[in-house]
Amino acid sequence: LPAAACVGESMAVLLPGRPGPLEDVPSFRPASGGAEANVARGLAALGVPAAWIGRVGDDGFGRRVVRDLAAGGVDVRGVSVDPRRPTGLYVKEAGPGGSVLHYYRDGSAGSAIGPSVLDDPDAGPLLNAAGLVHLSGITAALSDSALELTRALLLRPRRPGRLVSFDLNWRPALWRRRDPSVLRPLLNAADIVLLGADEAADVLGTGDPGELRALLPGPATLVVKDDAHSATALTRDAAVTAPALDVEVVEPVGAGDAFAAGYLAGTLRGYGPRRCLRLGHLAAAATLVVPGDHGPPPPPALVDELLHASPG
Ligand code: KDG
Repeated sequence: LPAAACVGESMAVLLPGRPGPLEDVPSFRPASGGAEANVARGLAALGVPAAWIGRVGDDGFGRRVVRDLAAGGVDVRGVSVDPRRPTGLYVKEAGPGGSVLHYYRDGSAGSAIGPSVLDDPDAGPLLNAAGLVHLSGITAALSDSALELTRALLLRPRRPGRLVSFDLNWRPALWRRRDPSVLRPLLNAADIVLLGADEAADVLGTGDPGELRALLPGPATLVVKDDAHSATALTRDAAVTAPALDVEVVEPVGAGDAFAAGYLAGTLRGYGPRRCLRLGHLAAAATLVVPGDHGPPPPPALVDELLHASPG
């Protein structure tokens, strides 16, 4: 049974063959993505048994997404196939100011997820067994039922020892018709919150770690990633900051998910916050240097060696 269950929408991805406006791009490379599924992949790559819980359409993109996740070692027994709705898709456009994600996911199979998944004969037991459930703010934006599921997983009493982590993953394009003020109580109900200072400033009015801690007293741990590429973990009694690795960035999308996977894998291994941050940064580095959502995971022996070079 999985140690971690990541719940959300996974999508097919089209990566442009070269930078520039989509109308001029001659070819695209297929891949798969979706923030929570990326975290499941990152966890599996670090040796944590992880499931992805979500929905795909009965179509080639859906089969690709599930196949890619399974090939990455993710438990996909809790995936449901929707015969009526298509698998969501996003297309990456690479420009001088960075990448833009174009979503084709309105009415997708994944966005129709809801609280019924808790009683699903396949997904329910996986969710129940997991010591860590990982969610993100993306799911809260997808549909009323997806918001309801996010609320159920965060706000209902949980069994002792169960952790829920929540990555803010602010995607303004998904919130045009929805009110993002629903996010704050969700963040505050999680045990571990991961968020970037810039997105926190957009959603909560501040990116300052101390002010965020005051706004969100609920979570045992708040991890704030800042623009200077370092991350601070604020626990109940301490604040620890660790710098990211200095790498040649090819494309940053997905690096936040890899970072979350590293931080959470460290937590499940019982590491202290400094080592969790280091593992997060190491995992993120592998994704920063590739155009897709996930890079090849660093070899476990190397990860251990690098981690043990740092205290905490
Ligand atoms: O974090 C990477 C994700 O942004 C990407 O995979 C697409 O899940 C996605 C989203 O909703 O933006």
